[in-house]
Amino acid sequence: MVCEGRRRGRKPGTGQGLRALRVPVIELRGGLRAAARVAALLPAVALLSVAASPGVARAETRSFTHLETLFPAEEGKTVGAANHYPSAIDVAGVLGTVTKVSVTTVDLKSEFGDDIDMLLVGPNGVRVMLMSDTCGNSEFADEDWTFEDAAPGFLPDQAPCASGQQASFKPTNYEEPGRPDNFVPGGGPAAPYETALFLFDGSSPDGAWDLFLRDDTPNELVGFELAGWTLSLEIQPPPEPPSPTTTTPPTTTTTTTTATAPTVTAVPPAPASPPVASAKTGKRAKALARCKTKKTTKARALCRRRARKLPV
Ligand SMILES: [Ca+2]
Ligand SMILES: [Ca+2]
Ligand SMILES: [Ca+2]
Ligand SMILES: [Ca+2]
Repeated sequence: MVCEGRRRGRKPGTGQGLRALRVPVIELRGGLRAAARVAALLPAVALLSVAASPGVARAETRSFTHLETLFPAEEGKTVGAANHYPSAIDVAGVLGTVTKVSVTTVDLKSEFGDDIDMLLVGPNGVRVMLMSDTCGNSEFADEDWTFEDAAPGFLPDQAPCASGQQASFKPTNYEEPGRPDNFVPGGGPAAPYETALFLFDGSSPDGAWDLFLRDDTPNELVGFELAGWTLSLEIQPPPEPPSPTTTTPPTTTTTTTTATAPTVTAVPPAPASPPVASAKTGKRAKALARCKTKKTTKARALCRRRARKLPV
């Protein structure tokens, strides 16, 4: 994978201003030893690896390895701030919130462990001392030490630190007279310095993650040489946006209608029209009247039978 990385110089206001460089970013496969091998070919390269955290739903761990040789910049590499102060990893375009932070050194070397003060500053401004005044007067080399809250223990104060092995330690800071914890000379941040990496939890991964290294003792010994460092961020992605609104079918209301027998209303029959009297003609009456004029009974009877056949 080839994409763009950025390496930043001092912060604005620290005397050198912001300096952005384009450096290749390569997917890291094979761990920090592989990074060290790449470092031999690319002395200033930022490496990026992305891996899902097993067993953690949707959370992912993103690791950014910045290979940049660091050593004390004063008096023949024996005291003072590192030559890159800070050594910076700029994280950009990563959504979500930080849920765990760890830092791993790449090939840390020292001629006098107590000389080292190492501080991580996150985009949220929290300052966490990773190691300070540890390991006594021991020498070591090729150390890929991981600093994380969940480590089994601390680096020793005066006892020698193991050399040539990979191990993890809690952030460790001893107070020691004559070895001041002060990153301000050269433009670093002022105290207080914390010792808990969980103080980055809940912040945005985006922004500058700065590693400040100092040799705090002016002697003839080189406090540190470092080939680079890895910042590992466990990130909880933001909630997925709600899915498009699904069309809800219209609610069907079932109405049950009980059939009822039609109401039968008894309608009284219309009143019968009175019989219409037929108009009388008067013919029968006249004929009957004339029958009285007949002389004989027989003639009158015959006349009446005929008259009764006439209309009334
Ligand atoms: Ca020194
Ligand atoms: Ca010490
Ligand atoms: Ca200290
Ligand atoms: Ca110190």
